[in-house]
Amino acid sequence: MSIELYWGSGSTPAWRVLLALAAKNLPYTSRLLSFSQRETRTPEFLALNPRGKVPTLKDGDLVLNESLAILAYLDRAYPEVPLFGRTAAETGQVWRHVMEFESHGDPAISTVARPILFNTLAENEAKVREGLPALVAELDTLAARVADGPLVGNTLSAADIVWFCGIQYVARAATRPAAASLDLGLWPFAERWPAIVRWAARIEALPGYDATVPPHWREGAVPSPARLA
Ligand SMILES: N[C@@H](CCC(=O)N[C@@H](CS)C(=O)NCC(=O)O)C(=O)O
Repeated sequence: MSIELYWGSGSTPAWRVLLALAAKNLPYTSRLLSFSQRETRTPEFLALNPRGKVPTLKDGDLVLNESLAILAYLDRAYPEVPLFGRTAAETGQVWRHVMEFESHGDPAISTVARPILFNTLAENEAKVREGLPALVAELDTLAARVADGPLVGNTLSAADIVWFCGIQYVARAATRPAAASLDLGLWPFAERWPAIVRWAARIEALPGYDATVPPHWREGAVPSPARLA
């Protein structure tokens, strides 16, 4: 079968899928859509995904959206380099970490990072400051969990991929001049969360990693925790 991936630059859900394809070394046809050109709203794309969202994956007759569903599909269809564990216990643990990200990590990250990245800091500064302790707690927890390697077992899994994309989002926000002026204490990552930096470097070492980095994030300094240590 031949895989086609519709994705957008800066979409962390799409980045999850790009990383999974890299981890599994699966060839695919890249369909990069421009958000600013509203290419997720064309009749052709809406026919594939009526919600107009990326990532959307085509594999033969199958059309699938929702990043976690796509990761689960890829793991079942292309089981080499398993991303959801090698045992029942590991599968449970991978999903536990993925869902902890969805339930706790993502809200904590979004509260702080979105106003910085979407230039709505002026009206949201109080919320950002209020949300900071929850984000720091999530980062502290992640650092403790990855101190000895990947989140589950000895190899990278969907849990690492999902958390990594969230961390990159925070890292990008933390390097913005607006964030610097708030003095949120998130940077440099390497001083406060060296274990996260070491763990992130392992994902960044994946063959094909560079091609997964959101294109508009590559300009200038890529806000990688590892590289900006
Ligand atoms: N829960 C979805 C989220 C997908 C999503 O919200 N994608 C955004 C980019 S991060 C999108 O395609 N937005 C384009 C639009 O709404 O036009 C997933 O995990 O795939």
